[in-house]
Amino acid sequence: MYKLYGFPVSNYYNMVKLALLEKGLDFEEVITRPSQEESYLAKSPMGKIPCLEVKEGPISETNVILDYLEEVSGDRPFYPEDAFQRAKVRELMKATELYLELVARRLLGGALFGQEMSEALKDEVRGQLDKGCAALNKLLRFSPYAAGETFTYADFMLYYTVTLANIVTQKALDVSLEDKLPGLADWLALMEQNAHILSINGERDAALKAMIG
Ligand SMILES: N[C@@H](CCC(=O)N[C@@H](CS)C(=O)NCC(=O)O)C(=O)O
Repeated sequence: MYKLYGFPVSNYYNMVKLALLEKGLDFEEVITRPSQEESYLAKSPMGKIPCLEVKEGPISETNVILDYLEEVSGDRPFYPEDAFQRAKVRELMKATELYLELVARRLLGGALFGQEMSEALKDEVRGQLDKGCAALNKLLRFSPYAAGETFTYADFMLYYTVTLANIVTQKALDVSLEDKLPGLADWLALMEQNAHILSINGERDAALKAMIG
């Protein structure tokens, strides 16, 4: 049985949790906050969550964990078989992380936890967000899934990125991602028909409420 270390508020954690649930793999959740304790750094060298412990040892970094799960459990695949299409899914995942997740994350502390946000930082993030969304619009298909006709890991990553980033951009910048990414609203509604996504969201919302009220 796999052990998934992390916390249900984490968008990255939920991407991996969705993969485990969708692939029907047995796992146990070990509720863990990011930590610089030596015992956790031995599992996740930056102290970040998630981390997946498999029988041979721990694996950190979400995209690496997702790839591992695909390799050991390909009977419910989340990458296309064709090498070019697979690369396009990975390209979309990488763009989602670099140009949306990591950009919005710069305002996470301010939007959710009352940290100071300077106008200069907000302006910088606003500019990066415009550029990132323009790039994503060149890659997104929404036909009906993020990368095309099939449900792929690009949907996993986009869903848990957008749902958090949208809260952050709305609160900090008064910017709604539905306005920046045409097709997003219908795709979000499609994703929210997935029973695993709904159950993960329920656990996320309960944990978030306990954390920030
Ligand atoms: N590159 C990591 C990022 C994971 C990440 O940033 N996790 C957050 C929680 S959502 C975390 O652990 N933050 C604590 C930190 O940055 O030290 C991955 O792909 O798994």
